[in-house]
Amino acid sequence: MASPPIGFPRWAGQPASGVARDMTRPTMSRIIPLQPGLPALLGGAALFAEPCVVNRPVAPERGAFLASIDSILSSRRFTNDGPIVRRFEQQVAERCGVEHVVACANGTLALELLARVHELRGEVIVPAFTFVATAHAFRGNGLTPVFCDVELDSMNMDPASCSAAMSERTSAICAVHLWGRAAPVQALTRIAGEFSARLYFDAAHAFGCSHNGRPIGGFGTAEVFSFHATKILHTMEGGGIATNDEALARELRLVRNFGFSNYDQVDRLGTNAKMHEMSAACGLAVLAGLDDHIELARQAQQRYRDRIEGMDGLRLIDFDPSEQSNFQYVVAEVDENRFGLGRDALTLALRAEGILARRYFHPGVHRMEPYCSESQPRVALPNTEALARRVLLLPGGGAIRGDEVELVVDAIERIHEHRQAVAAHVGAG
Ligand code: T4K
Repeated sequence: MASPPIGFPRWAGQPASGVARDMTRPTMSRIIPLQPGLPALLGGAALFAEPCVVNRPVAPERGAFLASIDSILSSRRFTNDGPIVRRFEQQVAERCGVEHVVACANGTLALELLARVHELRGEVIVPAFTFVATAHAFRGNGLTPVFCDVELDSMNMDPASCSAAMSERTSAICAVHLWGRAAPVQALTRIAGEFSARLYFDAAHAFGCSHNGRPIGGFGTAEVFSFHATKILHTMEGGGIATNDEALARELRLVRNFGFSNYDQVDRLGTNAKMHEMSAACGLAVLAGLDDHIELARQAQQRYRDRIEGMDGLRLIDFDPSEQSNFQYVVAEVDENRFGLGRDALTLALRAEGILARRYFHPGVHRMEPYCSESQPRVALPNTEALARRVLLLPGGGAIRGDEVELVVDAIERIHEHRQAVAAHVGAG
């Protein structure tokens, strides 16, 4: 069956009429008490009056952030490698145990800087099951992303598929630590070595996570973080490159700033990928509370797990208890046959309840433009195809309250209870 369109409008919930909103709650979602009855998709009252989203940003510690804004306004030093950006870079580097962090305007530009500095040509191997930016960053710099498959369990790049996708034109591999779980670092290091290719890690999801007890940030030639608002550590918009290679860090700083090495002196082709002081101030104020946010995200994850565990056909991905995780992403897999309802129908039914669960990363980057029009994937992508059909992100992270998690699971249970009618409704629509 073709997938129903599940995109914009982003908020399709129908607030229940006649129910007073609790305006005293500090967050976006105001909860309406659960009423027995039908799922909202079938005419019942929606459980959330305002959208309950997948990654509501954590708020920077207000006092520290406002004080920084004040000092920025007084100093009038707003951007161009300012002191707050430098402090942010230093603290991030310490937390990751790396020597250099180069802060950027966003994670996509951070990936692009690597392609520019290394003057990559030809092809780069990327997983098909990722956010589109992993491929766009390279494609936008004249490279051809070649998609490889992921493993079903880890959802991370499959080394065998990566090997099969490599060619004499491959200049780099960019693996993703999807959902904060480390990619197969050792196997990919071997493959990159065999082909003399660069190895980067897109660590957009993985700040605060570890691999073999070492913080993510120090693997490969370089690792790239996103500090977008939806990340556990954020600067509202932002990104950063972590590396132990001093010469690389120096070049990245040049290219981030138009190639300037001094007033009037441009040493190479550059761009503008600078982070500004307000962003860095936000980052520092979020970083100060990072451990608390991770703990809240862990508790939310556990609360989901406790209630979803016994539910046939719905499972959450695991995080290795021997590693550090940031627990930012609550990733569910829907088995249509056992759950009695497909992932897409569940998504629509949740949306009607005011729950903006997301089908990350449907339909797979190889099925998006410009890639799908340009060429056929070089290697088969059966696991990407399967995961793109069944993965669903539930609201989680460091800013969701426990009672909201309970209500999301109430909604799932209510939808499941009425699964036949929901399936019929979606099928008829
Ligand atoms: N590599 C990977 C593997 C990535 O996942 C990403 C980004 C990148 C690279 C690129 O990094 P950046 O260049 O973005 O730094 C969102 C984020 O915009 C994107 O950063 C993130 N990955 C991706 C997984 O998710 P969308 O298009 O889904 O965003 P949007 O606006 O729908 O927001 C998601 C949810 O968050 C919404 O339901 C509402 C909520 N939200 C969002 C924002 C921005 C808020 O509550 N407040 C907010 O301010 O991409």
